[in-house]
Formats: sequence, structure tokens, C-alpha cells
Amino acid sequence: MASAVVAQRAQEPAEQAGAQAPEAVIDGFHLVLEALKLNGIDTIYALPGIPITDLTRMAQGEGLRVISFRHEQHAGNAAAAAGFLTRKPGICLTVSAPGFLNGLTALANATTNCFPMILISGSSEREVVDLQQGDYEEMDQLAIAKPLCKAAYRVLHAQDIGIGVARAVRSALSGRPGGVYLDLPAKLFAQTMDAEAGRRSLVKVVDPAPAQRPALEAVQRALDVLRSAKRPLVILGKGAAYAQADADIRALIEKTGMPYLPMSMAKGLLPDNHAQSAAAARSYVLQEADVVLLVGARLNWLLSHGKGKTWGGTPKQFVQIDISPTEMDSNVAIGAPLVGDVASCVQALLEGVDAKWAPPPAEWLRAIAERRDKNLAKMAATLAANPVPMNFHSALGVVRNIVRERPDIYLVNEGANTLDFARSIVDMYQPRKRLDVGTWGIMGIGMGFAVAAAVTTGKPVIAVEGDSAFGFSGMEIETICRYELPVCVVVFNNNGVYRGTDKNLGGGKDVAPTVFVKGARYDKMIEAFGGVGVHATTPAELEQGIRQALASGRPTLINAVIDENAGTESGRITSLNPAAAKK
Ligand code: FYN
Ligand code: ADP
Repeated sequence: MASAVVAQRAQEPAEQAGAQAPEAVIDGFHLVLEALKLNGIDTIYALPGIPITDLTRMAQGEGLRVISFRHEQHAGNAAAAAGFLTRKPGICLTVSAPGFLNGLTALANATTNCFPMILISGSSEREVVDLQQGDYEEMDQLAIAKPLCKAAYRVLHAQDIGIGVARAVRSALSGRPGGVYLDLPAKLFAQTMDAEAGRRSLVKVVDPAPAQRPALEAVQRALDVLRSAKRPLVILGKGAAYAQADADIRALIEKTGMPYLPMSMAKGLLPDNHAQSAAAARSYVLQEADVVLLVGARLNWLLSHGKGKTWGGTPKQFVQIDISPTEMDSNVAIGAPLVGDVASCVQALLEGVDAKWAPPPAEWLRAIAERRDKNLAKMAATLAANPVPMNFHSALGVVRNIVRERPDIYLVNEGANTLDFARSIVDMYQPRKRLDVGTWGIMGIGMGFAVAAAVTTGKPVIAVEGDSAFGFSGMEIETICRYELPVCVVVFNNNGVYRGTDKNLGGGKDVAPTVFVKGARYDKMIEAFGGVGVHATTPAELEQGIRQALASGRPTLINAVIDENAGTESGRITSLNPAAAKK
């Protein structure tokens, strides 16, 4: 505990803090930091201000890395992505009311995506807030946060900081991971207590994400259903990616010979060019499969709720692995629920897959291969074209080739068309390398996720961004430059949301709501902060720009000029627009 700084030391010059009063008391600031460090936290994503400015300074003083952002939402997104990548709760630290509210979108998004994060906000004085007497940044933050996260706690006394942090850590990581809110009123930070007692009050959470082994009869039931399949299919979701059970998941798929579909953030769990990948025959396998094994994937909108036209062809039986028991039967009946953590459940299934396990009927595999090869050939032909101006395919072909050469690169991806095309064009080869808009299809995760990937791994990051999507977090390129992160942002610039060609329906002088400044030079933005700007109008220029960014490791922003006619409304989810749905 020698590293702890007691209150006297923080407030007095070093020479006075010496022999007479050695570490007698500890304050709330340091108890919070000590509690986080004790639980393995080494980085805080923050935006300083009243009342947590000193906490960010002291955190640095205590050896924590503090990544300071320009807007809390992006600090929160970074914390969430860090949680997904590291299986430790990502910490976002914000000021009271407005800063707290800015962080809430990220907290809610983390919860929706099952990413472990803790939003810690300073708050105003309870006595004044509760009597609504108009305190500085008055807001009942705890009440507001509650419905948007997995758990919410407030700590009022220094001696409860250890327990408060422990509860937040355990809530974020155990069972289905998610976002947790921790409310720390300004007064708490200045409270002091006996240093020895303070340190004794801290709690190191033991086994925060305990293995949840499935019941034997549930495993048997699942194996029986899988064995009965004529046309089996495995769907891997980001829960499978989060579980870090990569070798066993691969072994289960390879030993059973079952074809599989990766959801977008599960791409790379097995390499996308794996012979058993049915990604390029998606519609066909969803329609025709008779038994579907879901591994950490929910039957939500991204899987058409497990019913309807998408799943039309054949009646299905579902086996579902999920840590959350109430996920079962959420949309359709789950005949063989396997409640437990992915690692334990997959291991249990593997134990039942012996040498006598029959591979899926050859006819099923042949039919999938036929559809897949047709789609792959179509894709190859589209990628071979070199239109002027560039379209999504020709630009993404460049990213595809570079990721194939450098599978260790992280790919952050958001937008509508930019997202949907990149998902199918850019193959991933390693687990958890793709970070994207996730369950909500949220825009604005780009720079926060890119920062988290670079900070937690030190690896290069390419952020493939629609021009609209980039706008949500674009100011964070200053953050990327300030911390000299190896992030290359590629803005797919087609002059607008979806496209740049819409007209004002009223005929007035304003451009249409979906249209941006034509020919904008996003590359100039990063130059203002000392980064490298590249203007790319051809695949060759784009390739050179990305390669230079990777070689130098310098923050880079490439303005990739895309045909403004190239996009479609909402990418591949056009049908979700009310007008389209009526047709
Ligand atoms: C896939 N496909 C391929 C490949 N991979 N063809 C060739 N080569 C490769 N490598 C084929 C696949 O078989 C499908 O064709 C098609 O390409 C599309 O595949 P994808 O992208 O996997 O599937 P699809 O249908 O788009 O998936 C539905 C979805 C997805 C809902 C899961 O659209 C999605 O994740 N959407 C998120 C959208 C979002 O969040 N947007 C942000 C908001 S935008 P067929 O089999 O012939 O069908 C606000 O406006
Ligand atoms: P995708 O969008 O990729 O389909 P989802 O976010 O819908 O994935 O689903 C992830 C699922 O994984 C959630 O239902 C969550 O409860 C589950 N999950 C998360 N972590 C684990 C784990 N370690 N073990 C089992 N299930 C998990």
C-alpha cells in the first residue's frame, strides 16, 4: 500500500508530509483510485471538470492511465469497447448532470450490447438535490441512470467506497455483462478516514465472472437435438467472442462439421475464409436449416426474431447457449436451452462429440457451397471493377487486402452503406478484431472504439467510417493525435447521409436534410492537430495512405472520395424505414 497517497500528502508540500504525520488519513479521492487499482483497473476514460478534475490528476499521479476526451459519449464508448476487449469493466469518468447525461448513451449502449463498463460520475450535494434547492448542476443522477443500466449505486461515505466499487465491478462482469452506474457526490472525495482502516475497507472482488456450468441433462438434450439435425447451422454472436473460448468454439465447429454464420462482431472467431463459413450463403442457410445452435447470439432484429420470411423454408429447432436464462424463448420457443457461460457450455458439448459423431449430410454442405461460391464469384467480379469515382466496393477492396495481410489490425466500422458493405467485403481472420455499431446500430462509436482498441492493445486500428457516422465523434481525432495513437480513420465521403444526391422536396434553397457540404475535405481536420491528412480519389491513393499510416503508426485521416450516387437508403436495412415498410 506504499503507493497510496494520503490526504496530507496530496494537500501539503512534500517536505511537510514526511516523518511527523506519515499516512495518517486517506481521502475519498485516493480510496476510489485504490479500490479501482485493487480490482485490476489500469485505465480511465474521462472528461475532467467539477467535481472530478482532481480525481483525474490524482489518478495519473497514482499510475493509472487517464485518456481524456472532448465529449463524454466517446469516453463512455471507449470504456465499453475496452470492457469487451479485456473482460475487465471499462471505466468512464464524467462530471455531474450534463457530463453525466452525455455519458449515458454510452452506458445504455454498453448494457444493450452486454459490454462490461462502469460510468462513474461526480454529482452535486444530495441534501440540496433532494430538496430541489438549485445546486450547481443539480440532478438526481442515480434515478435517471437506473433504467439504462444493469445496476446503479451511490456511495455517501468514505468507508463505503470499497464496497461500492466492488459491487460495481461484480455487477458489470458477472452473469450477462453490462453497464453499471456509480454515483459519487462531490463531498465524498474530500472525506477522510484513518488510512489503515480505509485500506482495510477496500475489497478485491474474487471471481467476478464465475463459470456457470450447464446442467448435465441440458447438455444431453442439446446433444440429442444436434445429433438429429439433417441441416444443422451454428450462429456465433458477440457473446461468443466476448467469452474468449476461441479454441473450443473452433474445435466444436470443426469436430461436428457444422456450417456456421458469424454475426458481425463474431467475424474472425474462425477465419472468414474457413471452409465451413456459410456467411456468403446467409439467406439460404437461415431459410433451410432445421436445427440452429445459437452461441452468444440473441434472436433479436438482427436475426429477424427467429421467424418470418428470413427463416421461412423449414421448421426449426433451436439450441441456445446463453448466460442469461431469460434470453430463452424471448422470440421463439427454444427446445434445448443451454444456460451457462459460453466456455463451459461449449466445453460440455465438446465432451459429447466423440469420434462416432456423424458429419452433416453431404447434400446440405454441397447446397451451401453452391450458394456460397456463387456469391463469392459475384463479389469477386464486383471487387475487380475500378469505377471512377470510387464506389464502396472498390474502396473496401483495398481495406480487405490490407486486413488479409495484417490480420492483427483492429477494424472499427460504422455508417449505413459503409457498415453493410464492409461487413461482407472485409474478411476477418482473428477473434475480436472487428468493433462496430452492435445491437442498436448506433452511430457515434467510431473514435471512442478506435481509441479503446489502440490503448488496450497497442495494435494498429483502421476506422472505416461513413461521412455521416464520422461526424458524431469526429472531434476525437484531437484525442487520437494527443495520445499519438496508431489509428487510421478512413472517411467514406459520398457527400451525405446514405448518398449526396437528395433534393429539397420543397424546392427551397436549403439542401436536403441528408446532404452535406459537397467535396468536403475531412483530411484537413486532422492536420489542425498535427496528424497526417490524405485525400484519396482512387484505390491506389487509398492503399498508399493506409500503408503509410501503418508503417508510420501516426494518426491519419484519409478522405476517401466515393461516388455520391453510390449509397442506398439505410444500407441493407432499407425495409425498416416506415415508408419502405408500407410498400
Ligand atoms: C456475405 N455475403 C457475401 C459475403 N458475406 N457474399 C460474398 N462474399 C462474402 N464474403 C452475402 C450474404 O450471403 C448475403 O447475401 C449478403 O452478402 C449480405 O450479407 P450480410 O451482410 O451478412 O447479411 P445481411 O442480410 O445484411 O444481414 C442482416 C443484418 C445486417 C440485419 C444482420 O444487415 C446487419 O448487421 N445490419 C446492421 C445494420 C445497422 O446496424 N445499420 C446501422 C444503422 S444505419 P444473400 O445470402 O444472398 O442474402 C441507419 O440508417
Ligand atoms: P450478436 O449481436 O452478435 O448476435 P448479441 O449481443 O445479440 O450478439 O448476443 C450476445 C449474447 O451473449 C447475450 O444474450 C448475452 O447474454 C450472451 N453472453 C455474453 N457473454 C456471455 C458468456 N460469457 N457466456 C454466455 N453468454 C454470454
